[in-house]
Amino acid sequence: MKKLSILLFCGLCLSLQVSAQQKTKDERMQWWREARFGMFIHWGVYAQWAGVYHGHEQLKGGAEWIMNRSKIPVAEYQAMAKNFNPVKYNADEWVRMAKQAGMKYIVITAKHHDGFAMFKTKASKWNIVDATPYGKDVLKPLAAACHKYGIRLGFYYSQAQDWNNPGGAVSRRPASDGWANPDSAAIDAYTKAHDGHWDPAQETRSFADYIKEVAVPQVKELLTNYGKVSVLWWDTPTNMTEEAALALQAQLKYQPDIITNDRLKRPDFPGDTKTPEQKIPGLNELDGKDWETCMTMNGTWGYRTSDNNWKTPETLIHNLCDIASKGGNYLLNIGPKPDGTFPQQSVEALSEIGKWMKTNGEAIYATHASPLPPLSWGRCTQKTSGSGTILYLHIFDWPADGKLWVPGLHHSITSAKLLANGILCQSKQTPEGVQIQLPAHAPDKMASVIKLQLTGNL
Ligand code: FHN
Repeated sequence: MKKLSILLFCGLCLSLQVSAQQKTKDERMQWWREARFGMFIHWGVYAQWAGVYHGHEQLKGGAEWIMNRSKIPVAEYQAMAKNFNPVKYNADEWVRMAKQAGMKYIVITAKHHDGFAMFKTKASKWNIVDATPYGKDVLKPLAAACHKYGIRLGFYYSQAQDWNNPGGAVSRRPASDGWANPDSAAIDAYTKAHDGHWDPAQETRSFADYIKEVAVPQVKELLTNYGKVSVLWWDTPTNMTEEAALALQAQLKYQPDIITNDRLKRPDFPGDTKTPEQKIPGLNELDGKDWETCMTMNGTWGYRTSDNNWKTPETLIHNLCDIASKGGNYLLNIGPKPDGTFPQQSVEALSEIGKWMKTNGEAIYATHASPLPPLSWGRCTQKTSGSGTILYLHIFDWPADGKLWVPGLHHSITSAKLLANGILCQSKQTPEGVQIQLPAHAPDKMASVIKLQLTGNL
């Protein structure tokens, strides 16, 4: 009897110890909810094609889809990797630019749908070390730079689609989507009969064996070879099975605090975060959920030479304010060039955003969704501070008469200060809300922030 009670006591201690180690979801999510702003990086051998195949501009989808959209044969696509040599890659510079832009985490494509691993992997020779003249793992220096600059590291992993490692799934697209391919009809007929595959080399293994022999080992490598990993970003659960999802999810044990998204397998593997793509949810659409809008700076995730449809820094800053005012995160994408540098337009946008964040970052970081009704002139974010509330009013449209009308605000204001220059503004309470008297000119033409200190909680 004594031995049994000792065993029971040890079991209890162990379970308490384990539970003490495992954080609650709120504890795991805290840094992410406070971060509000991260960098997405879509980089791979597709950058070498830059959206053009045999002289044809790939007409639809991101440039990272060129192999599927243009139905490039496996041998031809892999031959191109022999030209991939990003000698200008400088992880320290990339992470410094992200940090200076005010970004708190980076999510990089460790392996996109073309199956090309940007890291040394034992699971496949189709990787940057074994298949390119560059011959080096690019995730190692990135992990080191993230650690050096205090930026959280995340990996994007295409867990089902893989157009080069046999057995990988294919989300089928019409052959004519890539370019006016003369063989479109024949190719489409083949892909329809072969679950989206266009090359027999893609079919020499089952999907189940691909998951077991490539995806699961690679996710384990990503979660055990690069130190602390804070985010795993699954993408396109094409043909995903319960068995495959469970096997992949089991690898998360190597990073107990890791945050994952809702794209491993829908709907029964919700992960921690929802992932609206290229759009900002409507007011209250995702209330109470952790969500992150991922968005390109131009029209493509992967690098495309011809895509000059760049969003202005003002648009990007307004997006950030809008997203934060609804309680979400902004994962803003960079598509690096094949030489390892960021497109100049991206560098300039990051610099402009960084200047704004240097002055106004407190109005974004660790804030919560606005408690106010929609504002015609801008957005609002809030923080609770001790016994009071702080409201940050992000003013996009500066009132010509200097009178800023804040509807639905009935709390007494102890101070109203412009973040850009510390100027205090007078305010007047009315039954409908508050009126704030502003200086004649906005300190920041893109967005100027007023910090309102209120008594009590809204
Ligand atoms: O097919 C991918 C696409 O290439 C890109 O990676 C985006 C980023 O969220 N995810 C998929 C499309 O939803």
